[in-house]
Amino acid sequence: MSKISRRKLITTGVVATAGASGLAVAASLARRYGLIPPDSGGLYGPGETLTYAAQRLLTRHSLAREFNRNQISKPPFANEVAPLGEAFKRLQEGAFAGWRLAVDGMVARPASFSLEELKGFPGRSQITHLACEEGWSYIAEWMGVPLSHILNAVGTLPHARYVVYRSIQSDWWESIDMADALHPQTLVAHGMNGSELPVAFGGPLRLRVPRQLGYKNVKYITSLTVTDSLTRFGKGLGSASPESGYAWYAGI
Ligand SMILES: Nc1nc2c(c(=O)[nH]1)N[C@H]1C(S)=C(S)[C@@H](COP(=O)(O)O)O[C@H]1N2
Ligand SMILES: [Mo]
Repeated sequence: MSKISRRKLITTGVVATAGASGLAVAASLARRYGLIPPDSGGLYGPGETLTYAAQRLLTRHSLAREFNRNQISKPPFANEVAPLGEAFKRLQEGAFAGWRLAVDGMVARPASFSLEELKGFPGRSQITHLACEEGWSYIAEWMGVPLSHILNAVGTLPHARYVVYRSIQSDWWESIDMADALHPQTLVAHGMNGSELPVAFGGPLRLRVPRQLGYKNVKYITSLTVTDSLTRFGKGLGSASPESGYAWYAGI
């Protein structure tokens, strides 16, 4: 069977069986094709599986909307963050010259990049929307290195399925699957609206994943781990968000 028709068949199967009685069928199809999100075991499990599986089959390659320069929000509004600790302040005093992004896990060449090194990689800029699950949002221009470029530089192994990313704020960590990690709009962002990324918006380094809600866009990132399983991270639900009741997959 051709790739397209097989894909169509799976999509039809997963979506068409979405009725209450079909959830189990959808879940077993999703399992067969590796479309189960890591937080599928909870109260909303079948719903999470259905959302994720359907999104993955239908929109794997689609782009988040990009806007024109005249649509950039003025002034943008930053969500408040908890006080940044001593380690952050020391790095900030040194103009973030000591900031590192470590990359490890299922990669051929684990590495640790400075901000300067990251800024030297081929960059991309895009004007996209950032939406918080609480309802507010803004449009900004983001500059950064496509995460795919970093993953290619370290040599992601073929069995990799997820990228875990962590903040200097240790309770903020998330993960995305390889479809989002390799997506051209997923950036390790270091700039915003033509300047350095302000601290309020996650500077010096933030994961920008415009196809998912605000909380997946972790500020102050310090490390990435490539993995084929999320069971050994935190409570094994994929990221910090499902541990406090939010969906691991927050596609928009
Ligand atoms: N490290 C860290 N990352 C974070 C947060 C945070 O408090 N700390 N808040 C998240 C939430 S809930 C949202 S909606 C967005 C807010 O991004 P903004 O301040 O650019 O609007 O950042 C996300 N990333
Ligand atoms: Mo949020």
